[in-house]
Amino acid sequence: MITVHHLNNSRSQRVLWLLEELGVSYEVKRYERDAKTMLAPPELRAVHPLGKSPVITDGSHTIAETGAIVEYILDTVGKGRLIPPAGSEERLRYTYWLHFAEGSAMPPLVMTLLFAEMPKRMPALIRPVGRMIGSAVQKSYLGPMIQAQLGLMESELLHGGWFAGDAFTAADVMMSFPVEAAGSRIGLGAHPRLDAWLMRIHERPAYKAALERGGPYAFA
Ligand SMILES: N[C@@H](CCC(=O)N[C@@H](CS)C(=O)NCC(=O)O)C(=O)O
Repeated sequence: MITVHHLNNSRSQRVLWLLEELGVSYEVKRYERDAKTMLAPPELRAVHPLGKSPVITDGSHTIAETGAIVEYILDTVGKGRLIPPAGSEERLRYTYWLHFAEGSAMPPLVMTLLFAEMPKRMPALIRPVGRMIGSAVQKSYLGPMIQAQLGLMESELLHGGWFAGDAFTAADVMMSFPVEAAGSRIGLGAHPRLDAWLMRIHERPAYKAALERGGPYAFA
């Protein structure tokens, strides 16, 4: 049986959701972030050296990195579900968005969060300098990059309403976290299809069931 090492308010929500979509039984081991640093507790490092979430264990296997976990789950218990057929146009799109989520979308969103948090941890005297640097990086680099990415996501949803075409796939599961993060940190107002997609995934029974298993989730 797969055990999901689940950190509250984290990317592992997607793993619970995928397992719920597939109707597979699994166990959840919960870990709580440190209230001050928001980092994972040291016990998670006993499961995987980096101590990041998600991690799953399955028999003798320990698998980290959300995309790798999604591939492992689909390969072992997916039975061909939530992945377009090999060789199809949809499969190419699926692979692109599956990797885009952590490879391209999350880095500027994480940097946005770090630049917003950084001044709070600096000595009061130089905090204004920290804020100035953060807002310059945001304005000249991160902001435009995030907007370009949101524009691409918005146009992709024209091809059938899901990231890989007209069927819901694990690429939608992977893309949920960056779109939720962008929605909460930047706003999706100018991207109505993306906003509607987000509302649709939040209505899925498996998404709701995963929230019940994983606990409260604040999309941040
Ligand atoms: N690209 C990795 C990112 C893993 C990651 O940074 N996870 C965050 C949770 S969303 C984490 O564990 N943060 C707590 C910490 O760094 O201590 C993945 O998708 O698995």
